Amino acid sequence: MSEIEDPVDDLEVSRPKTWAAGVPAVAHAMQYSLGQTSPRRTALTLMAVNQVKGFDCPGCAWPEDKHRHKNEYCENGAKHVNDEATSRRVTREFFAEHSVADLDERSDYWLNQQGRLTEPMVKRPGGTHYEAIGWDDAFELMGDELNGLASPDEAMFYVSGRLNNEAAFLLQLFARAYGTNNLPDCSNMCHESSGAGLGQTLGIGKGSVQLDDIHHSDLIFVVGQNPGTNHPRMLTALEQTKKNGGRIIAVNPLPEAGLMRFKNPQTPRGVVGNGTKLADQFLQIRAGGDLALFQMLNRLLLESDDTTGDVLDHDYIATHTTGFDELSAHLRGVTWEQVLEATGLTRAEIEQVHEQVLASKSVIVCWAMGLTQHRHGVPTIREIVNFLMLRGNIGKPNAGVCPVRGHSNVQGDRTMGIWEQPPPWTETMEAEFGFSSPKAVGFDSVHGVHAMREGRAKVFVGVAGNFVRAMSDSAATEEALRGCSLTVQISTKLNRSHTVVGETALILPTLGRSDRDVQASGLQYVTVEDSMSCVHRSHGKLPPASKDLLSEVAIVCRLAQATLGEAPAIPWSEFEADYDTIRDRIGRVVPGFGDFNKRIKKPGGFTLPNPVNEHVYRTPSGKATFTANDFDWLEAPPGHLILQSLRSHDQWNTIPYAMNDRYRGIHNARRIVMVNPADLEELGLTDGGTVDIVSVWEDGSERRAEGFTLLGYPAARGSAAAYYPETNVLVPLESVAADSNTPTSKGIVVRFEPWDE
Ligand SMILES: Nc1nc2c(c(=O)[nH]1)N[C@H]1C(S)=C(S)[C@@H](COP(=O)(O)OP(=O)(O)OC[C@H]3O[C@@H](n4cnc5c(=O)[nH]c(N)nc54)[C@H](O)[C@@H]3O)O[C@H]1N2
Ligand SMILES: Nc1nc2c(c(=O)[nH]1)N[C@H]1C(S)=C(S)[C@@H](COP(=O)(O)OP(=O)(O)OC[C@H]3O[C@@H](n4cnc5c(=O)[nH]c(N)nc54)[C@H](O)[C@@H]3O)O[C@H]1N2
Ligand SMILES: [Mo]
Repeated sequence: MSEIEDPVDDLEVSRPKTWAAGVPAVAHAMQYSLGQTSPRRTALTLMAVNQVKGFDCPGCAWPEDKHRHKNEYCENGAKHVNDEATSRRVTREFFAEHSVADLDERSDYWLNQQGRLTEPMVKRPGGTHYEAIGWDDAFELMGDELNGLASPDEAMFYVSGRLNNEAAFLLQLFARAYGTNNLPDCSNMCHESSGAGLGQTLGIGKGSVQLDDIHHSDLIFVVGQNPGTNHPRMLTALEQTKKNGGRIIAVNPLPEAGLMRFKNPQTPRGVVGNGTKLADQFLQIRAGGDLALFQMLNRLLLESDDTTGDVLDHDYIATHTTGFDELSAHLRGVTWEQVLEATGLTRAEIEQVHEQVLASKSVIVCWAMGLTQHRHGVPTIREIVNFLMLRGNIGKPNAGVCPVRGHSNVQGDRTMGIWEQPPPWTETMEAEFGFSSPKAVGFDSVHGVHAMREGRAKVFVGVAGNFVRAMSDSAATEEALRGCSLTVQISTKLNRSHTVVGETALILPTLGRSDRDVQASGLQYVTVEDSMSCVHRSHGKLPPASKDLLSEVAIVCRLAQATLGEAPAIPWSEFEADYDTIRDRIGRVVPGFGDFNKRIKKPGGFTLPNPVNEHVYRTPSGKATFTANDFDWLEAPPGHLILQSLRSHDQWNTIPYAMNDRYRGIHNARRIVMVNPADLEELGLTDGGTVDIVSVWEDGSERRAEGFTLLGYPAARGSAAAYYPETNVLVPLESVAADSNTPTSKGIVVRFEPWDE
């Protein structure tokens, strides 16, 4: 195999694409896959993705269509599963050759390209290298460390949304039986603002629509989301909406290819034709302007209703809601002047949207990170709920809220109790397993970093993610982990979180979603919940990457035994031997999972009920709640822009798969920053120049990311964009969204300074 090298930026630019998916996408996926493994393994992997008896695509949380195509996967899902199915292996010889310090010098790309982890490894205090350790010794080491802490709250367990339901349920059970709610997760940096905004208004932090609703809605807003790259199968659903006569409005500072036009590779028209036009209207909004936009749309609805009396759904408002009068009074104070400045849109554009809303009997709003990762993400989502409620677009067919989740099981992990707060079913769990669960709220991701830096947390266990690169304030996060007595990563592939380590560090390699999982009772499957609350099975199909891997369930069970000993009330060995026994317990503890083992066998699984669709609102008042939200937007001082950090087409979260961003016409480079040419001119900067990005914060502090190439790009005026995780260093730990504590990765006030090489 050829030696992998750290990539060097050598920027080439082509015209951004105006359409997404189609045949070239399939070719690109095959190219990446064949670079990782053999044609046979590639074919085997792809054949099994998202089939009823195959495994759930780990690429994203978009639901599968009931009428599946034979090839129900997309370019990026295919790249993602083949990244896991790679034939490359990281062995003990590899670790003997490369010290931890040496690995820490390598790029994220290089680390990932080394292949699958194959056996448990330990870095001992004072040691320079990882060395092999047996599984039993690794668990004993962890158990001793955890039992030696002054309090269980000195340990934290970070979970990313790849983890399946069974392992997630057991992990939270272990953490709580051990005595802590310190269960930060990737949601804290992702859709936490959605959970908070929806919880406060509708009483449940999940979306309320199904695929069928998307297909048949009159009007769909896609706000702050880049589905062509991050949820490509959503484009098939939107194509269906269009076929059925629905309309689409895209709201984004960037003209993302996937929002404009879609060529479906699974239909003849997508292969040879121009594809389907998706967005009927594109609102090129200033970053952070969405709260202002929806406040004006809501004001316009009130005003139209003043004239005709039939614009608002007065029945819905009277029967199911509270807070309308306060909202109404508040919105009348919102002015055009404010809104046009905050959004960068024209009055005519916003009035045109209003007309489309009036013409639609059913409306859905979809969103992702472009809304949640702003300081005012939660009020923005609450304002969207106001918008939908005013016309009764909640709790009826083809209408509702659709936060589009990221990780394939991020929603399921939360349902299973991966949360820093005690889950709502704590008492049932306590009765089922005979222990008293902690009641104090634990650390979320941001609080966890503070706690580690202040010495209040000493043991960090990370499952299925890359915490060091996912969190904001890279320098602070690194310092936090280096200060721990023990850091443990339960992972499939090498990443930065294995090179930024505590005094002792463990790597525990595990089976991935595509690997076959055999336990004492035979072949196992796991379950996941998609973005639309559908719970279904996932069967690993491939021979495991190494004979020394344990499943995530097995790792949690053995860790629990090593720490807590065998307790009859929690039969860890039984759980490890047969996952049906875990599902039996989930069925008894978590609402909506009754008869789990039976219902999950149905092809396609089952959908958890969303009480909102029965007009049951679990808010303090028992009603859906209108909220009056303070007007807020992101103002940049003269000479500054608002920078967002986002994903390229060739990366999966913290891991770049290649150095390209094909739909945006960017090749061979990641340290670039996209800026509107008029902004470049106004700032006296040149396209192609190299600069440092300097972020400035309310407390007067500044941070610097060095050596980025300026790229003239059709971004909204005042709104720049650069890739995550290279720009995480710009966001201080303290900069978080109100009410959700989510790092403000999309709202960074920056200026550019000449790069001092
Ligand atoms: N291939 C691939 N798929 C993935 C992932 C991946 O990394 N790669 N990650 C997964 C995960 S965990 C997640 S959470 C999702 C993320 O899915 P997305 O949310 O689509 O991801 P981002 O790349 O962060 O894109 C944010 C989008 O919001 C827009 N935006 C930024 N600021 C604003 C704003 O203020 N207002 C508006 N209206 N728009 C704004 C950006 O221009 C961009 O189009 O994708 C999931 N799927
Ligand atoms: N600046 C900025 N920061 C962000 C974001 C942003 O938009 N901008 N987005 C945020 C968001 S939305 C998210 S979700 C987080 C993502 O943060 P994380 O979820 O923590 O990061 P990932 O990159 O998904 O983690 C990749 C690692 O997961 C491990 N892995 C993969 N599959 C498996 C598996 O099946 N089992 C196990 N045990 N391990 C596995 C591999 O070792 C791989 O290296 O980042 C957040 N950070
Ligand atoms: Mo995410």
